[in-house]
Amino acid sequence: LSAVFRSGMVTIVGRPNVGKSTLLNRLVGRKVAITSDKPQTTRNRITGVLNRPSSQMVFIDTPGIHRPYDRLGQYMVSAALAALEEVEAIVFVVEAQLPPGPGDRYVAGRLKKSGTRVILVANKADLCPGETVRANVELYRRLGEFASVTAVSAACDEGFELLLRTLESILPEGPRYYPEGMITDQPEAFVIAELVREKVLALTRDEVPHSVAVVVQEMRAGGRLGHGVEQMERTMAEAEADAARRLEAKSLPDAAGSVEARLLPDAVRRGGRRPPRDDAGEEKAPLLYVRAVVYVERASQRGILVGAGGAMLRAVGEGARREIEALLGARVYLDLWVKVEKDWRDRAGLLRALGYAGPPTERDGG
Ligand SMILES: Nc1nc2c(ncn2[C@@H]2O[C@H](COP(=O)(O)OP(=O)(O)OP(=O)(O)O)[C@@H](O)[C@H]2O)c(=O)[nH]1
Ligand SMILES: [Mg+2]
Repeated sequence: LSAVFRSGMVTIVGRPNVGKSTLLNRLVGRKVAITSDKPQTTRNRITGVLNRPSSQMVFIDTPGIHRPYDRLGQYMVSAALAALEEVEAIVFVVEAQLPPGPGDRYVAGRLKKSGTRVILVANKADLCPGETVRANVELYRRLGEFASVTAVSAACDEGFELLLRTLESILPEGPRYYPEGMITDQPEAFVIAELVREKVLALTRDEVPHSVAVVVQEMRAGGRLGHGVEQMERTMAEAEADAARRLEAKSLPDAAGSVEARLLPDAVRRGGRRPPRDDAGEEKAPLLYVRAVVYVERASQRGILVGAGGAMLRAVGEGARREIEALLGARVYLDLWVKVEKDWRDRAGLLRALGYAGPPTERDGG
């Protein structure tokens, strides 16, 4: 028998917080999507590619399907539903420790309409005894016709080889759509913004996580492209002095109402990782200057996000910087700013600017 190479797209759907993104990261074997214990963490479609000797699976993680209460929610749900079209298979994720709820039934109904093969994955099986898992899985089974049904725990590393083999067997014969080294098609700036947002999600609660959007406005290389590291560090010293001046002038009303607060970055001073040495034993790791803006919806949220003496923003920045440095293999100077954009979640122009845009006439057809 000659080996057949299989490939195709597999969409991961479900209601919010069931563990879709955790599952994506587990299936791909790398952190491609951010995760959190807050519902509605994922806001865009996130692609993650898994290359195996006999297949390439292109997973599409989606925002949790929910009843939207603002334009951002509408965008998220329509992005998720659109990802059900023209894919080879769908992974329907539910929570094994709970019986089906209205949200699961709604998603199951949409899946029936899609006409695509669906694999039911009951996640978080670690949270309850096996008999509870089995009883709940029986209830989920009745929600539709499933090509296969599996209980897993995305938080642990179990049961995935079987799931991958099942998926592989469903995919048609086909080419590699993505080059082998590529695990996601998200631009670097998007990944960085998401890592910042993940730290905000982890450290804040109530309405703050939902009111936050992050945009990377500038990425400038030092050392490698154009600027020497020394020049870069000088530029940063100037930026810091500038920031200090702004903070001093903070009591003055900001006429533009835009730049509200800023973290005094310490990335360079403290250094993320020790710079590796090259053959000459001289060269430092490349240095990257990243300016990101954290948008919130009201001044009170800005206060929470900056925190006493800037402590919250510093914690967000340090957590994000560490991951960004590991991801890029560079020293990173993360310059975080916080801006208030009142009710941005319901303002079409701002949604577009923040990367949450779809066709303006798009409606949930349900
Ligand atoms: N105990 C346990 N927790 C899990 C498991 N999988 C995910 N979680 C947790 O569940 C929470 C939600 O995980 P996410 O992967 O962000 O969920 P999601 O479905 O992508 O959520 P949205 O993007 O908001 O739709 C996080 O706190 C995860 O750590 C699991 O197998 N077991
Ligand atoms: Mg998610």
